[in-house]
Amino acid sequence: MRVAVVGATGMVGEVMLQVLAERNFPVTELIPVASEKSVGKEIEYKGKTYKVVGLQTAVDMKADIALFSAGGETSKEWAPKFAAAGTTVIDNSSAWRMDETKKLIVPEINASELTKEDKIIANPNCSTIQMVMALAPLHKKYDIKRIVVSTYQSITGTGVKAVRQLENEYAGASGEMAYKYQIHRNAIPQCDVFEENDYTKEEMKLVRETQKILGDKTIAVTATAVRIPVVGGHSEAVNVEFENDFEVSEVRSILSQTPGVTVQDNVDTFTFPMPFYSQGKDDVFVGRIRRDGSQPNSLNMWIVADNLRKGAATNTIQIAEYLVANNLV
Ligand code: 11C
Repeated sequence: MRVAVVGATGMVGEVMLQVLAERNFPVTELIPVASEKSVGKEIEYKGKTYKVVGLQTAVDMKADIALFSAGGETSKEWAPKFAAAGTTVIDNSSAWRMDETKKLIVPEINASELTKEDKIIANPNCSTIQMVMALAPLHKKYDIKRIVVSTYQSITGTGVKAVRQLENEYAGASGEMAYKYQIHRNAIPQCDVFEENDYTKEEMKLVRETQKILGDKTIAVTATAVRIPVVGGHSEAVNVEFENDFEVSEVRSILSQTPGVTVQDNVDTFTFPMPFYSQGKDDVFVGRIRRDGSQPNSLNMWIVADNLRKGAATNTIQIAEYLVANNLV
């Protein structure tokens, strides 16, 4: 495959290159792509050096697949140009996720929706991916009625500017701010911009994307998304109400058998997922699985994943792997 990585010099782009190499994705030619200011820069991939090219040059090179992580505006403008040149785009921004003509894919859940005609495929938001990974197998069995989720999100979700802000604050130095407020020793109940309903865009992604991926608009979802000073790994406290009752032991067993999910759940040994230990891993980790005794058929759990891996780069590359394995590209 001739693979373009759009946004190759960004945080997610760098992880994409790592994951492509680790998983031995069949790359016959790598085309690193970035904005004009990075054109000509050199990047390393599997011991070889490649020069970053600009977007129009990359379109003209007609790659088989383009993995996009360059922000919504770039995706809106450039993904259609790549698609028109015959390149299949897998886009990590929010630009196409809720477009009814585009598929929103978590391979373990709904990759079978993909066809050769899908030329722009959307990768969900990181906090949605880790939540639906744990919820999809439970939805199949018990039928989800309502989800209440609170997130504890890593600053790497904002990007390198936020990492610098935390480092500066930690060192007592001043510098450019990614957030309106100090993040060091703080928790900011705002991820992404506010929408008209006073929820943030990140919170509404959890609502809309979950319904789309699980293929059920009747699932009620409400979310509070919070930024915390963790450098890598999003965590979520999730309360789920099902139509049907469950046994907690069966929930654990279903999740233990779900590909891509690792259960870490033993209070006797203080075993539960934590973002620090999720870093660099591709799985979604689930623990603190317990019945919510305050209402029928309800469950609490704690879901953690590396937001740059399964939440972004890994999921994108798994979509590409599915396309290759099924001759869809
Ligand atoms: C965050 N979830 O942690 C965001 C980052 O819609 O792809 C990714 C934003 C997106 O702030």
